[in-house]
Amino acid sequence: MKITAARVLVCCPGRNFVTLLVETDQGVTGIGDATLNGRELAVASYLTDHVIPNLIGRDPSRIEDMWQFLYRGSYWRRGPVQLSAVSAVDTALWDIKAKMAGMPLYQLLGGKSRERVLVYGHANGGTLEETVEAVGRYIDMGYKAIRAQSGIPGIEKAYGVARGTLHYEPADAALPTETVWDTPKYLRFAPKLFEALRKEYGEEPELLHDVHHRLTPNEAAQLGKSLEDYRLFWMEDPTPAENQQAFRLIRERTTTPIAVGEIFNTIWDAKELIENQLIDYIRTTVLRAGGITHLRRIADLASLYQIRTGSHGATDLSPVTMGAALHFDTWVPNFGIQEYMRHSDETDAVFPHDYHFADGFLHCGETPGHGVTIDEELAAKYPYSPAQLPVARLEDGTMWSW
Ligand code: GCO
Ligand code: MG
Repeated sequence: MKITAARVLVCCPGRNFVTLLVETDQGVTGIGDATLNGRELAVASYLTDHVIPNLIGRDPSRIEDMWQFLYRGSYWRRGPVQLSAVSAVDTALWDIKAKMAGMPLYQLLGGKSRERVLVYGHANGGTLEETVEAVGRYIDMGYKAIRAQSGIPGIEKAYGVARGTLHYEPADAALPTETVWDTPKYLRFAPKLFEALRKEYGEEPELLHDVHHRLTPNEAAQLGKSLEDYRLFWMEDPTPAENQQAFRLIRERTTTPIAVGEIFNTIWDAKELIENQLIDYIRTTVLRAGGITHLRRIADLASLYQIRTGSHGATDLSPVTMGAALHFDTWVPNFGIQEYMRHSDETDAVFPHDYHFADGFLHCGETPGHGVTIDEELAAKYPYSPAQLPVARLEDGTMWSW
């Protein structure tokens, strides 16, 4: 079996997506997602100019060897651009293998470990009251787990808050929107939000919260402690993880569970966090961390330390990633939860898929492969539109982590 052609499609059905199609001499095509929010064309070029010429004529069934060739075989390795490209190839090759086998992808991984995949949705509001209401709407839709983000008094354009009634889409302008961050205001406000949520909805709904790398380790420990009474499912990205040891300071001082890893690209980014049991959930994804092939390694390492998966699933990961992730989630023994930010109707129409939501869970389909395709004709109607993620500064102008 040989790869005969590969193509990159960039489209913007409501937001930008980069999709890789790998064609074979058996007439079977595999599809992978290569979207890197705000840096889409860098990955498209990495694929088109540097990866695709290497794919032609190779055997697509040699998935592991291809991974090693593209990662180890590349002298300049690691980072989100390379690993998003490698992930797209890997996802496309698993799609081809499963289609050739006539099986849904989870079967090739070892079969089902569960019947359905617990997901969390995104509730947000401009004020505490609006956020409480938004969480209620998610409960009404059947969600068992809900992430709550809120506008913060005195902070303009807080992280995670949608403008209008739309889903939250942070990449909102061709050049980054400037936002302002104030840690003391946030630390005073966050416990009030979760106190109000528990008061309104009781003990049962799982509540999650994303700190989005904004705090120092000590501040993160303060936040974690102040939220302990409200029993969060997790506190996400409490501090940047470049220095993995920083999490020791948080870990030693609070029992609030910690989730990290949506921006990680390899097992090396998470190694110390996992081996020292500094986190509870690892958020690496099929798309950002080397496809199914590498994510499986990360999940296996995590399983040794009773750390569970909680894959990133924001809307900037296309339905192709969601489809592949759901097969992974259906198989992976140490599954925790899957993020599920709903895509827009335009996005869903461009990427027909066989997964579905019911009663707070996503169910992957039984179509051979990962179950997601692309309608190329429709995609062509939505050309690429430049959009970058915002940046954050402190009130005095100092650049901060967004
Ligand atoms: C999340 C994330 C996203 C990111 C986005 C950046 O937990 O869902 O933090 O909302 O901000 O993926 O492109
Ligand atoms: Mg996040």
